Amino acid sequence: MSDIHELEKQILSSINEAGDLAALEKIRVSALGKKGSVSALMKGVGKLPPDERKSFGQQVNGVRQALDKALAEKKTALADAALAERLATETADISLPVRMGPLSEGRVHPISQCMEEISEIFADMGFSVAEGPDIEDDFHNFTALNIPADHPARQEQDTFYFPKRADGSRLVLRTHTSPVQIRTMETQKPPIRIIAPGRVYRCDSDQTHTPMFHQVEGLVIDEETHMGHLKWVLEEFLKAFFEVDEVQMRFRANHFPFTEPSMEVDIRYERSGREVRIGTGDQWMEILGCGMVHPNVLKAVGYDPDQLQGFAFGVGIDRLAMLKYGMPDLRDFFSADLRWLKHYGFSVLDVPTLAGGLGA
Ligand code: 2NL
Repeated sequence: MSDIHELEKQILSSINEAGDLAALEKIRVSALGKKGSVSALMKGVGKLPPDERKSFGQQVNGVRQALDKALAEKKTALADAALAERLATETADISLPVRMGPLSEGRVHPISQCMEEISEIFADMGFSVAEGPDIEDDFHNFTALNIPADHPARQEQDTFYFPKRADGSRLVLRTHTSPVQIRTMETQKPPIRIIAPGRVYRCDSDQTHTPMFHQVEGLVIDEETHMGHLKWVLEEFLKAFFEVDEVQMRFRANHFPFTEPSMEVDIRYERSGREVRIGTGDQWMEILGCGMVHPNVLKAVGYDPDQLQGFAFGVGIDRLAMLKYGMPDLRDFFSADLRWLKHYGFSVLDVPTLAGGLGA
C-alpha cells in the first residue's frame, strides 16, 4: 500500500519541478500513459484477491485524480510564466516612425477611402455594411426590383450579359448594388438597416461614364419608417460626408421601378475658382436618387407590404469622390497612374473616423 503513496509523492514532486510544458508532458505519459506507472497499477487490480480489489482500485483512482489536478495546475502556471516572459522581453516601440516599405509607400485609392468614409458615417447611424456577388442572376438584379421583362433598363446596351446557359437564362454583371439588399431581405427579418457599397457595371463608356463604377445604396425596412426619416438620414450623411454644418436639399419627383414615390435629390452648391463649395450658393446639383420601397419589391422577397415599409436610396460614389477631393476627370480613377495616386491617394494609416476628421 505504501508503495502507491510513495509513487504518488515522487510523481507530484517531479510535476512540481518540471521546467517547461514538454517536461510536464513526459511526466504525464510516464505516469498516466498507456505504459505509465500508475496505469500499470490499475491493470494489476484484476489480479488481486477479491476482498482487496475495491479498496486498492479506489486508492489508485484517487492517485490518478490527484495527478490530473496537479498536472493541470502546473500546465496553467507554466503557460502563465511563458506569457509573462514574452511580455517582458518582446517589446515594441510604437513611437518609432513607420519603416519605408509597402505601408508607407502605398496609397489608398480615393474611391476606397470614400467607401470607408461612407461606411463610417452610416455605421454611426446604426447601419451595417452588406455585400454580395458582382455576377448576379436576372431575379436579383431585375425581377425582384419590379423591373419587368420589357423594361428599357434590361436592354442589351445597358447590361453586360453572360452567354446563355442550358436553361436559357443569362447571368449579368450587376447594374446596381440593389441585389445585395434583395439578398439581405431574403435572408434576414426586419428591422433592416444596411448600406451596400460596391462595384457596378453598365455597358456605357464616354467622358462621364465608365463601364465599371461605384455605388452605395441604403435600405431601411421596419413597420413605420417614413420619408421624414429618409430625409434626415440623407441630410446627416451629406453634412458628414462634405464636412459642412448645413446642406440644403431639394427633392424632385422622379420615377424608379423599385420605389414609390421616387425622388431625385439636388444639393445647393457654388463654384469659387476651381473649387466646388457644397451647402452654399445658388446652384443646384443632382446628387442621388431615393424613395419608399415599392410594395412589389417587398412582395418579391416574401414581406407583407401591409405590415412593413421603408426607404431606399442610391448614390454614385465616383462623382462624390470627385466633388469632395476636387478631382477634375473621372477617367483618372481607372488610369492606374502612380503619380496621380501619389497625389490624390491616402495613407494606409489614415483610417477615416468621425472623431478624427474623415478625409484627414
Ligand atoms: C440612383 C437611384 C436608387 C434605390 C436606388 C432600391 C433598392 C431596393 C429597393 C428599392 Cl432593394 N430601392 N434602391 C432606390 C432609389 C434610388 O438609386 O440614381 N442611383 C445612383
